[in-house]
Amino acid sequence: MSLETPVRVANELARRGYNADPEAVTLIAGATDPAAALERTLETVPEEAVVLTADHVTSAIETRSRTPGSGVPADAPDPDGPPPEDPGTDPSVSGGTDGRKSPDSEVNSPVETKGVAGGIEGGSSVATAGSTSDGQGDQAARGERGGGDVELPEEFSSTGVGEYEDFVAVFRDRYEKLSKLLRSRVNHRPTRALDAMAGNSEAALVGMVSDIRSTAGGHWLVELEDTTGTFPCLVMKDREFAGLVDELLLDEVIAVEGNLADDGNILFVDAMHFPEIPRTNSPSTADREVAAALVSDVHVGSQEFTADAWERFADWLHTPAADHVEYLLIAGDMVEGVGVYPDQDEELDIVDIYEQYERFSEHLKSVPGDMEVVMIPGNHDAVRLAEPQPAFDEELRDIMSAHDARIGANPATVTVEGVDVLMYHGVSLDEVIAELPDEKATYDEPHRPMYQLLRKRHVAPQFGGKTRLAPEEEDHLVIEDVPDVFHAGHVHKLGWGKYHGVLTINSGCWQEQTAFQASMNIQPDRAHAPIVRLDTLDLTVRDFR
Ligand code: D5M
Ligand code: FE
Ligand code: ZN
Repeated sequence: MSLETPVRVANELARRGYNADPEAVTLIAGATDPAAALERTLETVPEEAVVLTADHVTSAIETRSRTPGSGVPADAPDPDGPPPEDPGTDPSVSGGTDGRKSPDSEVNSPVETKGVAGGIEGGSSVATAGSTSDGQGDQAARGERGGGDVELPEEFSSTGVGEYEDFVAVFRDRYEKLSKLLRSRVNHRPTRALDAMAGNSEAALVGMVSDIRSTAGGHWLVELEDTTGTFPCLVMKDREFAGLVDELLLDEVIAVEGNLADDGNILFVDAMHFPEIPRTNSPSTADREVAAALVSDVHVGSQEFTADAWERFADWLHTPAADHVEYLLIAGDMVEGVGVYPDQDEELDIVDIYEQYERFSEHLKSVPGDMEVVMIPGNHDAVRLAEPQPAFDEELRDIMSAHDARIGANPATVTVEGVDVLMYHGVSLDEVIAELPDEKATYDEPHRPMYQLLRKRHVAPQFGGKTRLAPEEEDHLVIEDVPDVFHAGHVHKLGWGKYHGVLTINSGCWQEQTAFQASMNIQPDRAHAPIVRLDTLDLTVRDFR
């Protein structure tokens, strides 16, 4: 992206969904580093601002102390949020790709039920694709792929303009959709009706978590909110389910059952329910031998992009061994982008965002032309950061048109050969990992925080932290239908498992450790390609390092 001229600044702002005063545009275009100034302004501008003013720009350029990329509205209490947890010093690849952890030694027990180990069902394996093995380059021997059986949902059109009412609407819709999943499981009452009930009666309610506090005695006071009001619910610390409070995130929707106190003003909780994936869930599979490669976080344009490994992967796709791999799903961060994090420009190989997409497109051309490619954006891509992120615009599609790729929003559920794959880039995972205790979510086992999203049936439950949410009429981030496969990236760690039958995969990255990751002691799992057999949902992870 070159932002030397005001026109380009204005276009870039429009692309990100902002109207701007001419003075604001002039100020950005006149900055020493217009791209950085633009990014900084968009990071600090209040979410509710509809028009970008000169004041927004000046205060953004002057206040450099905020953490760029945090995306917190200016009036939110803790703009910097908690740092990602130290993932520890063990540099091993999560999910068993280095053979250290065999797939069956993986325990994927769902957190709420003790002792039910899921594990990868049905013989997953780990394979290494050497650069010269597997008849690489033997294209003549490889048959034409069938392919082409992909359905994407209709693209959502953004309705919200950032008004307070839009936030009310999106939360109301979240509550409606998620409470539907819980209502049949408890005999719930609206909070207003609870207010009128006599003390000591049995009661249940479905609500959005609006506050979690510990009491002087070490118990938990969880406040739940529905469309009629709020109600305090007390979880005693010695109850067997008290540990579930650790898993709660603000703004998620749960159900509780219990007894009202003598005065009727508080509910003593006896049971807590998440919207959940039903245990009876039985995933759909393709009716022929066909597979999909799941990757993400390619980061073309970064000095750390592993171009050689990507080309080894693409070469392997040309071999007969990969004949049945007919689909390539890419879950965001195609390119490194510009101005995503502070000092990122020092690690850029390509500084112009369009040139980054052009180079990405070249690498996409290495992939066999008869493969069907599906792509959604991530936080490094040139689409608005707030989720749901709209699909790439026409200009970017044009640049990436080599494969006639199917382009989706983030998140998007893509049906491939009858298998529903929920693709989500994964920005909320940073937050889930930061908020929950290590037993429930770490960077080293990135599929576990994904399990949390599945059981909460929402890809970004907590609002107002690192994850920016766009106010819309509808909450597109609710996981309304149970997917067969859940594919995310973003944390640059590889891990997989099954959660109530849903094959859950975080696909790692194609980028060596960045300076930031080094400072956080994050060892990225790069250059692996998880390959999912769509007829069996078996997984093979191929290593192209
Ligand atoms: O994110 C890759 C991972 O690294 C993800 O867990 C966020 C984290 N990350 C990387 N750089 C930063 C900075 N500068 N601040 C906070 N968190 C960071 P990706 O989206 O690919 O950059
Ligand atoms: Fe990334
Ligand atoms: Zn990312």
